Amino acid sequence: MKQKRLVTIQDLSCFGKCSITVALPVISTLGSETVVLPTAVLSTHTGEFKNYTFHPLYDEFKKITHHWESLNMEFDAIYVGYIGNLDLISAVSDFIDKFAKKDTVVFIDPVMADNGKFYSGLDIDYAKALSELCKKADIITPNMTEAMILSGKNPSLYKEPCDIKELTRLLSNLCENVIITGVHTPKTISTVAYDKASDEIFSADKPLYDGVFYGAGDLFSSAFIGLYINGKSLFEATQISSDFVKDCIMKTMDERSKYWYGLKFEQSLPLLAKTQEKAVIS
Ligand code: PXL
Repeated sequence: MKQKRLVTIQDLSCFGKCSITVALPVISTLGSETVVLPTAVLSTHTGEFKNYTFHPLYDEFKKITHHWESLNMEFDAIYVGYIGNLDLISAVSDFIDKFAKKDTVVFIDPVMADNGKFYSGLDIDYAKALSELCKKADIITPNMTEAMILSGKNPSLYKEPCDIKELTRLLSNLCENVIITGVHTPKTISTVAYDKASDEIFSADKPLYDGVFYGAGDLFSSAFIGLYINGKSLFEATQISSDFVKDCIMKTMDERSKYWYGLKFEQSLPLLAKTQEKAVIS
């Protein structure tokens, strides 16, 4: 199988099982080369941890971009996650302009909020800049809170019943392919994918688990893009990634008090690898 090369642009939260520390193992498991471009270094992620450190890497980001330009580096996909501040959003936007070629898949997870609220340190100005960035993507994957923010709705209503196809259609004004994670019904939680070209919608439904699962969105996105660039369709990759995240959550449950900050995804990687087996043998 021809190997794909992807660059992931997001923070390095040293402890906390999210962003780069999730993207690297998951995408590598799916057989692609994973290049990293960190936006910031944090001691932990920003959810529930107190007194975390945050060091933006704007200057370094620009220097790395220049060096890679001189090397004529090429990527099959650019996967953007948590960025961290407005200057860095503009640096990521420039990066996409320079490195997104005709066949490069630009995949943006507009990480900024969950459970009805912005993450610590982020606000509506950040959301507006991120919304502009999403226009450069081929696929975006907001969670339900982020989908509400991006469509100008009140994010605290993220669990209320809504016309999900209408919401995906609205977001497809930003980007043709939209996947919304964390869509609630009273008993289920779904991941809904929308393909504007066919106006078709697909929903992967799971039982609703109680609680907040940090890093679940990053695990979904990493698995999704790893599968998609290796030939799975939008809807197939959505289904498999959703199954993978469910498996991670189930495996975490027996040690939930220890792993409150992130999922025990490591033990679900063999399951994910199996989904590639056919492709690897052929
Ligand atoms: O998992 C999303 C995420 C990524 N990066 C940082 C975060 C979070 C969520 O809290 O704080 C730094």
